Amino acid sequence: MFCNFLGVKFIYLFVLVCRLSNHLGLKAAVEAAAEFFDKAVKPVMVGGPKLRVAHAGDAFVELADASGYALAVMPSAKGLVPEHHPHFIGTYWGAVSTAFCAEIVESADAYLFAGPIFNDYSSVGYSLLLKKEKAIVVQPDRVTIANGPSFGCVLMKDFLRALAKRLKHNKTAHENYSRIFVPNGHPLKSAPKEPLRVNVLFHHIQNMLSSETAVIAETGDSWFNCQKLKLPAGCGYEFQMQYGSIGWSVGATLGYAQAVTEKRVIAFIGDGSFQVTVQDVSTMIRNGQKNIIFLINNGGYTIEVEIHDGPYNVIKNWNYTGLVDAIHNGEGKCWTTKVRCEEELIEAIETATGAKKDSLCFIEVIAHKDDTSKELLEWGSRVSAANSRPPNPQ
Ligand SMILES: Cc1ncc(C[n+]2csc(CCOP(=O)(O)OP(=O)(O)O)c2C)c(N)n1
Ligand SMILES: *[C@@H]1O[C@H](CO)[C@@H](O)[C@H](O)[C@H]1NC(C)=O
Ligand SMILES: *[C@@H]1O[C@H](CO)[C@@H](O)[C@H](O)[C@H]1NC(C)=O
Ligand SMILES: *[C@@H]1O[C@H](CO)[C@@H](O)[C@H](O)[C@H]1NC(C)=O
Ligand SMILES: [Mg+2]
Repeated sequence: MFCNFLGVKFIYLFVLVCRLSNHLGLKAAVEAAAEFFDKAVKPVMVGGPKLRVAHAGDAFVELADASGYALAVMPSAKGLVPEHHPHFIGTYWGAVSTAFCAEIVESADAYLFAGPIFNDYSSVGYSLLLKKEKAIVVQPDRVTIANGPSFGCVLMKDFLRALAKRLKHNKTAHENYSRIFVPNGHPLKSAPKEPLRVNVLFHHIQNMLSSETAVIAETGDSWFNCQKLKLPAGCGYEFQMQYGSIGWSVGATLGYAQAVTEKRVIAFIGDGSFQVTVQDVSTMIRNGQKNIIFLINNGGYTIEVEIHDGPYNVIKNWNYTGLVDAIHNGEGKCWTTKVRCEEELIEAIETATGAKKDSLCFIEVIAHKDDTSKELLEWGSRVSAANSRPPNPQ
């Protein structure tokens, strides 16, 4: 008890100490960073997931505005960086980045990472072509310049704001990007009643997004498909890349909709993930939530197939609409449907956003088990190679 008490007190003091930036440290960090960047020819900045805990999203944008630098977002920070910003160049995710983003980031001669977490997933199996010598890494209370020096007790938002006032403007990286950028292609047109392809599905989803929606992306191929959505100003976005714990999104959908009542939550959940936490749908209906759930039924653990295949990746098929109808049980507002082709999808989206806009809408999308994003194929090969490397010598 006593020890715990002391422990708590100790942590509390530590937090208090770093609630404010050390003035001299901040000044030195800003000077060192400005010197580093003012020498660079085509600097860029990349937002990471710790922008959120550091409350530094606005300061990050201030720095982008003031510096003219191109800005990108790490996959795990999607939703924390405005994608409608005039210097925005997309998601930086190594080999599975959005079009032309990795090329610009990795060829830059200096980059600032604000609040990154580099793990096996965000680093695509440790295959990012980044160099420490070119990086300034800003964590919530520390700034590290290249291989050193490192300045502790410097708060991210103070640092970004002070640096914004100090840097020379340099738009080169964004100008280069604009010059060479070619957007991703459109999916091929479906033949009448052709089995629905996932890229056709997400083509229609893009048009559903606005400042009045929020996207929740479950672990699985939905990670990659949702990552490619272009978020309009104010559109929420949540996914969970640190643990990638499947089933997370059903509870996250419930919680988000309960907390942020002004947005309609649109969730993308694989069949394997949904089987873990389906019962949360009951609470959604009970609380009158109007979420739209796209249940992507591809018959198994498609993401796992691309990392390590085996018969265990095929799962028992359920009647997902039948299950949700049973949970609904005539109490509350809930509408379900199954879609197998583009025509049925268009009709389902019309109903969910029209006649059933006040109901929980559950749309089971039947997809082929091998219908994956190209990003999952690439990412899976690289993560698999990293996972199966021999252990480090002890
Ligand atoms: C709690 C937990 N168990 C197991 C895993 C391993 N795992 C990661 S993705 C996945 C399958 C996801 O399947 P599904 O939701 O159907 O998505 P799909 O890849 O088919 O789109 C599994 C089993 C995990 N990440 N978390
Ligand atoms: C960016 O910085 C480099 C190096 O100082 C310089 O050559 C280039 O002209 C700058 N570009 C702009 C647009 O300021
Ligand atoms: C971008 O601009 C810089 C400076 O003008 C130049 O060195 C570089 O080669 C250009 N192109 C690319 C693709 O980076
Ligand atoms: C699945 O559930 C739906 C909706 O409740 C129902 O109409 C359908 O008959 C069920 N399918 C099977 C094969 O039982
Ligand atoms: Mg699946």
